[in-house]
Amino acid sequence: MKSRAAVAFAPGKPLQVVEIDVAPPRAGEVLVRITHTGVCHTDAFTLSGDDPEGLFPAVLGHEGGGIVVEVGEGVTSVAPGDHVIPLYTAECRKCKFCLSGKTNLCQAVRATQGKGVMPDGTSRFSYEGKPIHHYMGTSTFSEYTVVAEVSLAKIDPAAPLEQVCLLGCGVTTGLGAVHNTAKVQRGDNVAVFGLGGIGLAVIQGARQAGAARIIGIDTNPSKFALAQSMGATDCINPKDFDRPIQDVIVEMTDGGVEFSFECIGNVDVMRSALECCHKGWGESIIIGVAGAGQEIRTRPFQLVTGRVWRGSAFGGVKGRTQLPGMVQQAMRGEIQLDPFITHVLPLERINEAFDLMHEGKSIRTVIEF
Ligand code: NAD
Ligand code: DAO
Ligand code: ZN
Repeated sequence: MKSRAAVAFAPGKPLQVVEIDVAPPRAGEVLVRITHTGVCHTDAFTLSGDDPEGLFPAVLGHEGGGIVVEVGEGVTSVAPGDHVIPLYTAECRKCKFCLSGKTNLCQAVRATQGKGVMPDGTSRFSYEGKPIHHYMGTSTFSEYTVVAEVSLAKIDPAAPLEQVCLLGCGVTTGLGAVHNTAKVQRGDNVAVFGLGGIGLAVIQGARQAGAARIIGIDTNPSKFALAQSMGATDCINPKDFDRPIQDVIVEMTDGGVEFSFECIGNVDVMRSALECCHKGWGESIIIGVAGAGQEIRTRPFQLVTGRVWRGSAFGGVKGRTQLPGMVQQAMRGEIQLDPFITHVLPLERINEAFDLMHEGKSIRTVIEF
């Protein structure tokens, strides 16, 4: 079938909206009509060419929502008409990782997903007869996409897809990092580095958890008002200080925060985030994705004296099991999605969403098909 799609033909070049061919779903696969997709910093990272796993040409996009159109042989957990959120972190419930009870990093489709193909090693997308890569197992920048059954969370059809698509990445990542990875408790002090979509979701999670001080840090002060409206008690700009920002935070919090979150992907900021943690027990969660080949540094004594470095992918959330409940929470108003949506654009204007992000003017642009 034909599908309108925004294709990344080459790194560093704008996406091109063209009509691609989408082949029917094979065994264990599902054809989904994407109605809405967010645009995340990670899409921009891959498009820039800095992503070591980035492949071209590709249909990017990983923060979408849509409706099942057709299922391949053997698919039992979804049917045509079901509303779904594609998952870049699958959940097969059978692999060693899924069965461990210790991680959400299902490996069922990991190898082929990283190669930009479906689990059988081939692509369902083509343009002018040449194959186009899939991306993160989701490729939500196409009106029709093919996704593995294990990479789909079935959700309440009453949920507004134009909002809950954000649970496909950014909001879930931030909330999950707070509740699943860090396990923030009432009264804890928290520092959040980077006040984009991920950082704001961390702030929302920290407020849900009853954190005491929630300190937002960003070099763009235009991000502060929204961060404060979502629960930040203090917002600071590292450029306003002539000493390391970690020293400022340690002083503000009588020795450091219980938890810090790096939501940028900057290895120097990752160091500050670790070193603003309280001696003896403070934990820093790395969420941001750094450029290829970059490394983190600190004095080992920082760890010897009780600070902990952790990472979090998709907020530690098992998508098929937990996302339906998070959608219900959003429908009850317990998770707020509306404040994240600063812009809504048609697919034809998707490159403006990247411009707005690079200019620091948007949190999330939702693309309507
Ligand atoms: P974003 O670009 O919207 O937000 C980043 C924010 O950081 C911006 O407000 C920017 O002004 C601020 N910033 C930049 N440099 C800074 C510095 N030196 N000091 C302080 N603030 C600075 O990005 P986003 O969509 O919120 O994503 C954030 C990061 O999270 C990206 O690296 C993305 O790839 C990553 N991510 C990780 C996961 C995961 O599962 N681990 C999921 C989604 C996104
Ligand atoms: O190696 O098993 C694995 C999973 C790798 C994917 C982790 C995804 C988190 C970082 C990318 C940000 C996605 C928007
Ligand atoms: Zn698995």
